[in-house]
Amino acid sequence: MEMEIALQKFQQYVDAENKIEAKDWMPEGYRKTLIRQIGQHAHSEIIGMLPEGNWITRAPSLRRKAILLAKVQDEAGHGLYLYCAAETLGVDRDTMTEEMLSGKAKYSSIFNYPTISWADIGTIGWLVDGAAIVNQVSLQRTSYGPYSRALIRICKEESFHQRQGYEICIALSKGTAEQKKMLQDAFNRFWWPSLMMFGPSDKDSAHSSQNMVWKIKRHSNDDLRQKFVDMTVAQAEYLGLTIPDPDLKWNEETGHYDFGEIDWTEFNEVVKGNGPCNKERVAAKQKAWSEGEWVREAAVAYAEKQKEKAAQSAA
Ligand code: FAQ
Repeated sequence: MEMEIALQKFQQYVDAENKIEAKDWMPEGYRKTLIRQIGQHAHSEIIGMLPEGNWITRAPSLRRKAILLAKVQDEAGHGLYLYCAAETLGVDRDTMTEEMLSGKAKYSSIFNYPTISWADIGTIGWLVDGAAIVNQVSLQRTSYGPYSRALIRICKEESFHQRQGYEICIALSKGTAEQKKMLQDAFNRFWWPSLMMFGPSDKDSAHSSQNMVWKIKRHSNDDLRQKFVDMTVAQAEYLGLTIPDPDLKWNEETGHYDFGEIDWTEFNEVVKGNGPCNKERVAAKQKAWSEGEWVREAAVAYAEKQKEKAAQSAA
């Protein structure tokens, strides 16, 4: 009975658009699903540094290199804000990292695709950051305060990321026939995986209905995917690109674009760990984690020494 009243009060509080803060009472399921989602989001930012990091040394000019370096650094920062937001729910960062390294915790499917040309970097900024923004602008209104505040900050940086990617695409679209071909090829490879970033269709989404009630999620996977398609088609047309979907067409009645069926088998395989780069990505993070062990140990030893010194001078 007491639990029922607590749940009712919690729901009323959320329904009135209040933010839940770290020390507030919350249902265990709310805490758990947030740790899962924020953890997955943080891991995505960290693993997401790898495909673009692959091009830092090969960026075509100093200007492009400096911009890409700054973008990849921003992603590390986003990962850190998000790990901190998850820690407010009572999980520690090492546990989250170990779960990602063991394959228990997921990260976004999109980062399991290779970056094989410079046009991929433009396309990732344009499409991947573009899709991330559509999802995260919606999540800025999530009911959990620390996550919402982290997202407000992240979105400001993501819009710079999206623009830098689109600007690379514009340059390529005005370039030689070879550059135009390279851009179309990158677009062909990233279009469908970008649509998959929004998750399974609503009817197959395990967490959506409860998380919409708790206002963790504010829009459904399919609604956000549709929004992304609607805003991206004109951008692709401006670049002179052909969208790799014969079923894509404007629907006068709905006021939206209709588009073809996503290859859900491919999506499920990538999420299960069988995408083109899953093993490579996790292996890179495992290597970094084990090579960084001495840094973590040294930081703890230094913090202990400082604590001892402070205790001695206080005595
Ligand atoms: N990949 O029931 P739902 C970025 C999993 S950040 C892998 O619909 P939910 C920035 C899902 O976890 C990109 N797994 O789940 C950047 C669940 O698994 P579980 C990341 C996926 O949570 C740009 C199961 O499928 N953004 O790109 C995917 O209600 C450039 C059932 O799905 C976020 O994480 C997927 N695509 O909705 C960085 C945003 N989709 O745990 C570097 C926050 C679903 O039951 C470079 N997250 N799954 O085993 C969210 O908004 C939600 O978690 C969704 C999924 C919408 C991703």
